[in-house]
Amino acid sequence: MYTTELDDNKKKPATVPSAPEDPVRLAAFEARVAADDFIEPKDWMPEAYRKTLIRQISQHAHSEIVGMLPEGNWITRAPSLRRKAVLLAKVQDEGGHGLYLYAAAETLGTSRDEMIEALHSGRAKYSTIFNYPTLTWADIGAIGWLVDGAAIMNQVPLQRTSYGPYARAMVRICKEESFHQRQGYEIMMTLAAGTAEQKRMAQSALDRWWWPSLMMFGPPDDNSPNSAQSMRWRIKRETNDQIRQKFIDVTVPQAEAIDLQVPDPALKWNETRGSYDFGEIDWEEFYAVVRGEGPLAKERMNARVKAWEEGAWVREAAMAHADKRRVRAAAE
Ligand code: BYC
Repeated sequence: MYTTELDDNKKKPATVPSAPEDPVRLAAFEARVAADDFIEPKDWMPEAYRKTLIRQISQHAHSEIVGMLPEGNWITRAPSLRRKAVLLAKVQDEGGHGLYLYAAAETLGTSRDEMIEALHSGRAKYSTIFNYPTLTWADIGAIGWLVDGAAIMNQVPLQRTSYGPYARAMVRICKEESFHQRQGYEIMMTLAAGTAEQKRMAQSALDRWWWPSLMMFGPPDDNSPNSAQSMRWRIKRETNDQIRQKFIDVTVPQAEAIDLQVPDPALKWNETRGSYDFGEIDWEEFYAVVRGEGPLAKERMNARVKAWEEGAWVREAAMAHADKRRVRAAAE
């Protein structure tokens, strides 16, 4: 994460409209959202709603694209042909998710070039999780199980987000994430039931990915400047803490089922709440990674910029081809 604007101690308003909105249109918009209607690209919407969506959807798209890097790193080293084919398919899916999401954001009046420029210049964020290294093959299992598992928890409620194109993109993305989560868990299951060394690899991957995965859900609700408005506009359907808790409750029994230890001594089932109590998340680490100080922040951005520059000829060729077809079609 390259931006440095996040201040963990200060609540800032998410997006402030430049001019007051027409109160009659605003009331009609809010009534539609309250009635669970989808808002579509040509509908009137408050400027702050549009900006919040562009921010969230484009950051989500960037996360998918940057998220291809830690796993892409293992395609040539997958331990079997089957594992390689599955991982290739998964990484391609992430590229597809990025493309649907960029397309959804474009319906709000921004362009692909503007979004990419914001990512490369550090003005736009991407998920903190992708700034951590993938040290062993077990990390590929942990990413599928935990990172895609966390993504599903976050994205299932987004299938009912109030903006139609985002909600529809989420439906397809969630189906694919579900396959990703299972492929990751299956790798972990295999390693955990393997040799002592394989089991150690699986445990070490869980130790390193557990806490960063919990950070994916964002800051705690009482320090989440965008949540209140996004919940009111039904962009977000559940809060950061609610989704984090759901993820923990579902994932801890999965770790137990394959005899791995979640690295949290404070983890304890709370009968009254019907949920797990868990230890303190290191928010200092989270905010440092958000500020661009994550272990691999520079490498990730360099890799993205290099890929963009080296792909310039492909974009030019595609545009030239489209122009030729347009001219040919006009002449027919
Ligand atoms: N990392 O007010 P808050 C995937 C920022 S990809 C970085 O709670 P909001 C996958 C936040 O942006 C999964 N930044 O914000 C891909 C905000 O800063 P700005 C990606 C974070 O938006 C490949 C500030 O902190 N999923 O699954 O209401 C392989 C304050 O936060 C993070 C999505 O993007 C973070 N973890 O809630 C495998 C889901 N957390 O923008 C898997 C869609 C917070 O005001 N996004 N920040 O400068 C969301 O649901 C919401 O945007 C969030 C944050 C829950 C993430």
